[in-house]
Amino acid sequence: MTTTIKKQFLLCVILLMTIGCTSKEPYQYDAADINIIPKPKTLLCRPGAFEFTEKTRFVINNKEEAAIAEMLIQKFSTATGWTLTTTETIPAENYVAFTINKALKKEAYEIAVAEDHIVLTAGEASGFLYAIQSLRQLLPPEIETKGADQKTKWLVPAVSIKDEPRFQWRGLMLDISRHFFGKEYIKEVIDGLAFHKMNVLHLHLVDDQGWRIEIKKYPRLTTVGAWRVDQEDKHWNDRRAVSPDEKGTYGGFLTQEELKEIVAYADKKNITVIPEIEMPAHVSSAIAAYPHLSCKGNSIGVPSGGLWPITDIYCAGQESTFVFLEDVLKEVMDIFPSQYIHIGGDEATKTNWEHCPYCRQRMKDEGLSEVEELQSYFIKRIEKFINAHGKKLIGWDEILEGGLAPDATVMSWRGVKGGLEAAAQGHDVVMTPGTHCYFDHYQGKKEEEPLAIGGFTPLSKVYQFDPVVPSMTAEAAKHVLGGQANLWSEYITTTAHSQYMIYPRLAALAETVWSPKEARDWGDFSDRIQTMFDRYEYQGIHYAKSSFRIRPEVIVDTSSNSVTLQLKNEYPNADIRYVLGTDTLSEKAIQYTKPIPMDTTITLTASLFKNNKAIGTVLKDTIVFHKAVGNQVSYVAPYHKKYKGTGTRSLVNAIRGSKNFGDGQWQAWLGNDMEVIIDLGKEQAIHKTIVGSMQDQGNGIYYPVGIEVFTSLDGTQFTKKGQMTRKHQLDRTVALNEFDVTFETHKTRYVKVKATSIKEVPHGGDVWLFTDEILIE
Ligand code: TNX
Repeated sequence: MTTTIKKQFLLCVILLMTIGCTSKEPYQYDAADINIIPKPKTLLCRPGAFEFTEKTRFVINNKEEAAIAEMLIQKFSTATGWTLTTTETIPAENYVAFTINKALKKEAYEIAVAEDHIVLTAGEASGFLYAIQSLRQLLPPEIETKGADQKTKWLVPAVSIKDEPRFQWRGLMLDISRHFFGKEYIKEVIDGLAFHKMNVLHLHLVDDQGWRIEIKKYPRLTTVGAWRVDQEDKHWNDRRAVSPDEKGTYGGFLTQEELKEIVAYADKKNITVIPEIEMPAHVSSAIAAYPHLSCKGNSIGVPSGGLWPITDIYCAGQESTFVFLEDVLKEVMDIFPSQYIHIGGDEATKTNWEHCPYCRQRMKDEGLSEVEELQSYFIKRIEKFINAHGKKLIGWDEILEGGLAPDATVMSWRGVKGGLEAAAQGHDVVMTPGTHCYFDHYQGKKEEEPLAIGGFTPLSKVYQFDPVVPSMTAEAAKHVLGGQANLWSEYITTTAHSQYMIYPRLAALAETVWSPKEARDWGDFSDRIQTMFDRYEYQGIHYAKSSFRIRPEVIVDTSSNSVTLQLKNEYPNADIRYVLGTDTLSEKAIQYTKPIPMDTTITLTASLFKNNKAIGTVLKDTIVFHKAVGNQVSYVAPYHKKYKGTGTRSLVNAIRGSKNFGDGQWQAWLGNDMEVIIDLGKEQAIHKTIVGSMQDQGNGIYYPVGIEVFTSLDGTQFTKKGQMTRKHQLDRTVALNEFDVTFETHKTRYVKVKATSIKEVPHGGDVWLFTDEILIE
């Protein structure tokens, strides 16, 4: 066909379609158009689509299903103004039918979309709930709008989905102690969890800085323990100690009625709320209310901020502690129908126990030689009580120390080690390793992010999480109930910030605990998450855009000895555009398709683009080229395995570290000097070395106290060329600095740089030396 005939033919087809006997358009979707997160187990696309109209009816069998249908009806009501209805008889067309199939497992569901109807199949309510969540994500993102939308066609691609979760425990922990978050926000989080098919909300209700649950028998827990002296204007770790007679004005708590309301609200969305009542440590708030609970019995105030080590803990010797805890737990178990009660168990410094006559007596009576065993006694005793009430105990991995209680489930947070150990002993575990599951960690460069506790857990890292560790036996793996993210709130004071830390990382986590392992595909997730961002946008969720940020990376090709600059963000198919020098960035900027050759210092402006518009934060950076870039580095003193930077050429990769010591650019030495030899590849004239370093004394990171530079033509005979020394200063500010050594210009091939660590500091603790780059000019 010639082009003109082709055009005429196409026109005919379009005309026929618009005036022809069928009103349906030939919709054709494929798997790439379906953006459901977490990814369903199986998904098939057929041609065609179902269109929701004002007349679409939900065909339901019972009240429970009606309540679930109502969730989508509500969405349509806000988005379109329609009032869709339910019925118990199947209409001729244009309906969504709930069909029960008892053969399907709990939480499993199926969706079959045809042009004139949709069938949702499940064994019970939780399956239908998830079918509705998937249907929500099959609809255009506009379904989440809060204002009436007249334009959108409410199409659902003709798909067949069969889906079920990989793990039974898919959780998020909210710390409402360090900063208090009330009922309304907790309900919003529950909505977000259900949307991502998560099913556990773990509420951290007790910690040093605030007791957040009303206990009727012990009113002082909330009249005193829920309030602290307001020092919110200061950094968490810079807040002064308070005296017990100072009145606390900052805080809050949830009443039992409110908690019951939260539990019921969550239950409708297949979410179990698990209460955490910390013991024996992280309980200063309780001791402030009832001093007799501690070994010393002295009055303390509720701390306003950071507290370390935690020595004011419950006395394990006096019976009154157990009377108190049993009373508290009784009330807790009346509020929370969950099978599990979390008893904390973490980070107890047990020095008071060592000196307390009651604790010593207890150890004697029970034949215990170590205080760790006393903690084990404590937890085992509480477990008996919890079990006697038909419940199960779960605690942080410290409950392994001194011997695990017989039926306890372990929440592994200090990496996966605790989980491995407990599972090997035949105990159930929930994996929440800090490396992948701590949502209080940074998700981008420290300088560009709101204040966080530390760490570096970007979206792509969360996506790499797997609750089953490769070294686990098949038997042990059966004990892995699932995984959970933890949002500690020392640095989180507002709901907007809390959302920022949760989303989109929750989406990545959801996929790791719901979808089959084989379905894990970062590239594919990167595409789907873009639609999720639109859905968040419409829902008014303040999600983090940190994953949009562009990261420059210098690549050294050792075979051709060439250095190039790569621009990437967390997504493999990103549309990145850039300009060099002082040019201004617009949609006409250079589209990044391949690494940029680099043989001189580069100043660039770059951004991620979507629909020809720059989105996220624009990157402006100068990557300083110097004589050592890309060269070989050998280590006289090896770097610590925790801080490897980007590997053996990290110190000469031209990319600088940020103030976040965990950002992956830093190499570090613990209690030791740095000493490296750089091979310049050929003889070159040099006159200066610069060592990039950081200090973060709060985290044990100190600048070097001296630098020495030696050069050599043969790599064995070195001559000292220069040095610098500086005095150690106590300084809590986190800072970056460069230490130069200049010398006479001379030709050399090998440069040895030694940075001397202070090694020990008067106030004790680890001493780290951190370096990100050695520049040679
Ligand atoms: C450790 S994880 C804690 C919490 C802190 C958190 C900060 C755990 C069981 N204990 O008390 O808030 O680190 O990341």
